[in-house]
Amino acid sequence: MTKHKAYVALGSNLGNKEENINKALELLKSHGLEITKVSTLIATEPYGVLDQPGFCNGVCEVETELEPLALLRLLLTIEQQMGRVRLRHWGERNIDLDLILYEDVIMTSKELNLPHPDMQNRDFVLLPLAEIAPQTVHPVFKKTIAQLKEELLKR
Ligand code: PH2
Ligand code: MG
Ligand code: MG
Repeated sequence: MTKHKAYVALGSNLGNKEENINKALELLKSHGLEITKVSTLIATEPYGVLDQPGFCNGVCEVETELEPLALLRLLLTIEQQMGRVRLRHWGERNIDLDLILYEDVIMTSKELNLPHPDMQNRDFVLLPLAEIAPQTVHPVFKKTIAQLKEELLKR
C-alpha cells in the first residue's frame, strides 16, 4: 500500500496545553501513524472567538496508508480519547486536531474539506507549517506555504 503525506494542525487552550499536544502526538503514534516532522509549538492569540485563553499551536507531518476520511476519523477518535471538552464553536478546547492538507487532494463534503478552507488566514497554522513544509504547494492557490505565510504577514 502506498503511504500518503498529510499535515495535521495541533491546538490546545485548556489545561496543560503543551502536554496535551504531546499526548496527542503519542496517541497518534500508538494508533500506527508515522509522524515524520513536528514543528515548534508556539503560543498564539485566540483567533475568531477572542474572549478565550491563548492557544498552544503546532503542526505535524504524518505518513499513512489511511485515506482522508479514515485519517479524519482517527483524529476525532484521539480527541475523544483525550476527553475532548469543547464549550462552544471556535471556543476553548483541551485538544484540537485538524486535517489541513492531504497530498494534493481537493475535496468538499459535509464531513471534511481539503485543504482546510481557512488555513490561508491563520498565522497559527502557516507559521508552524512553513517551518516544516515551506515548499509544499497549496493545491488550490498553487502557491507554496512559504508564499502564503509571507502574504498573510503583509496584510
Ligand atoms: N482554533 C480555533 C479558533 N481559534 N485560535 C488560535 N490561536 N489557535 C487555534 O488553534 C484556534 C483559534 C478553532 O479551531
Ligand atoms: Mg480548529
Ligand atoms: Mg477541529
